[in-house]
Amino acid sequence: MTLYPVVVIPTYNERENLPALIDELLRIDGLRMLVVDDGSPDGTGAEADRLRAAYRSRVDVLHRAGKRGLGLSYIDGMQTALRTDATHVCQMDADFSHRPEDLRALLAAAGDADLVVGSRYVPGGSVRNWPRHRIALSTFANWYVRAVTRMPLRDCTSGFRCWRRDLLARLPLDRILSDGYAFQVELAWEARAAGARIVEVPITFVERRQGASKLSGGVIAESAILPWRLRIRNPKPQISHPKSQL
Ligand SMILES: Nc1nc2c(ncn2[C@@H]2O[C@H](COP(=O)(O)OP(=O)(O)OP(=O)(O)O)[C@@H](O)[C@H]2O)c(=O)[nH]1
Ligand SMILES: [Mg+2]
Repeated sequence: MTLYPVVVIPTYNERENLPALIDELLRIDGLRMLVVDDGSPDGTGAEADRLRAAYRSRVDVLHRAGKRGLGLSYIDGMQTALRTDATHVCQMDADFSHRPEDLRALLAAAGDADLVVGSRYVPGGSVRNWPRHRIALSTFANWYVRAVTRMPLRDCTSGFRCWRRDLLARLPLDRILSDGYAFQVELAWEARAAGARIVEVPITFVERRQGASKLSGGVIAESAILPWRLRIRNPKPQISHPKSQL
């Protein structure tokens, strides 16, 4: 099966990371990139424009006015990607926490799945350079989401994913409420409710090389509330596709 993947990369102050990331991603045959920049004060948007000019057919840029959040950036980027002939739409951070070599593994698994999730918490997956409190928070968050929603995903908050276009096009992207990590949980929930075949592949998540983290108290509070909202929205999630590996 021939894949025509587009990787949506949201950026906020990633000028130091973006050129090297795109350089590495360009080595993957046929891969195209869509950078979604929220008017980064550090000039990431201008850097992205320069890269678009250099790699015209493979790099595109969506400029949004001001910092309006990761979730909305992804929705904008996904809807833009769905207007192209892409067969797959991937999500990836710009800060090298998601390794380009792991994207190859996601793409390799994409032929047999509607959604491939890059997972830190399946055998072979790992987290590198995270302080103990970040590992504890992430482990707890995943346990909590699974306990409340009963979603059988080991890494519900992972933002490293590859979607089959048809599945993504069927999801109610306009109805998604949440932002940070909760955005990832909400979209996974919708995928499952749509009966998607979801596969997790192991990744090594590496703490960012450059720039500052945007994790905040608000992001954590949102993640605490969302699983309950999902449970109320759809108390009886549909049985997932019989071929699901979950
Ligand atoms: N367009 C856009 N991108 C964002 C926004 N917030 C974060 N990002 C990008 O989303 C990706 C993930 O954000 P990070 O700051 O790494 O957040 P994180 O991974 O939760 O936190 P760390 O683990 O500390 O890196 C990065 O590529 C960011 O540049 C935003 O409001 N708008
Ligand atoms: Mg990060």
